Amino acid sequence: MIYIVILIGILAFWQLIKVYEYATIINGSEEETVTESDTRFNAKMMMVFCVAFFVFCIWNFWMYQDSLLPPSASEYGKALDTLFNFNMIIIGFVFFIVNAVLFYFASKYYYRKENKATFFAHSSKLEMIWTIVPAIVLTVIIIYGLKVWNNITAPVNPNETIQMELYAQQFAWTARYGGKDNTLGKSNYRLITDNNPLALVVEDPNNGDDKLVKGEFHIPIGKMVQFKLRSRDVIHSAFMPHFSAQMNCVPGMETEMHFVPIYTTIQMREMTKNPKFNYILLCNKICGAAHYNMQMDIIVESEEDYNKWLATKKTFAETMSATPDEPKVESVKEEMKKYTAITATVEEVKVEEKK
Ligand SMILES: [Cu+2]
Repeated sequence: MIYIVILIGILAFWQLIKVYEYATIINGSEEETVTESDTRFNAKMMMVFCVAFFVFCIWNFWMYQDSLLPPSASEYGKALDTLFNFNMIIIGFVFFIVNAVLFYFASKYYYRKENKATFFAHSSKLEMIWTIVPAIVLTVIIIYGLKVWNNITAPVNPNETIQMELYAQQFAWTARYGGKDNTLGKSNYRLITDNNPLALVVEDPNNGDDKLVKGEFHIPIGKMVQFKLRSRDVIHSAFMPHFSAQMNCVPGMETEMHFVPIYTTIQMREMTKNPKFNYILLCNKICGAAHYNMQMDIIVESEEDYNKWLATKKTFAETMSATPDEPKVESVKEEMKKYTAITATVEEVKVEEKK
């Protein structure tokens, strides 16, 4: 409805301009509709607009700098930030030059009766310049970008990392630690039950000591963490913005990423002057009705504190022996109940919105 009103408004305005044009033609000769003083005024306005536009752009950058992410909290993030700034400096430089020249020429060569345009069909020299210069700049940007990306994605020795898994499902994350042996055991999607939501193979000895956590997970400062990513249902994306890390979680396959956290949560709270600051894991693929709810807090702390925290968590073997699996039919019923509950909430929200 709003779009239709805007469209009709534009049409009406267009017709008014036409009426004005016809009226001036009827009143005098057509040439007099554009006078030199008009175009001189337009020329001045071009420069005024150019300056106002630049001031507005700079003000925007300055005004909203707080909305940007704080300094990246991972080693790779630092390299990515430098890459980003390098690109922004080049883009910014070109942006200001091109716009300044554009408005300056529009202003300088405004319409004058006695002026005649120069006929200028071709200049090989000029074409060489505007082809070769951008080609060199783009090559530098691409090679630099590829180098940084290759460093970030280079394979790591699993023995020198903390082995973790982030398991995505509609609409929650589960974090799994490799446990004492620092090895993630095998899984098979056919084994999913209420007590074994990650479908871990019970017989695999690597699984017994694995630890599953929800709500928040901890990682130690200065240690490489290698994340394996899985999804139960649709494509999700594990996004940890403060570490400049993101990777898709794809059903039926395992993806991977790794980074080294360099500031603890407490250090970051001091740096951002925000006592409530927390690192966060988000889902960055719109995966369904409660997508926004797929979040998990991340606590970065000393290795000592991390070990203490992890020691309080139950192993997979312990949880399995404490609550043996119910028949699969029950869990399917539960899932259906949950699904109906979510759809009902969505319907309620829709009704609320309509009101
Ligand atoms: Cu998701």
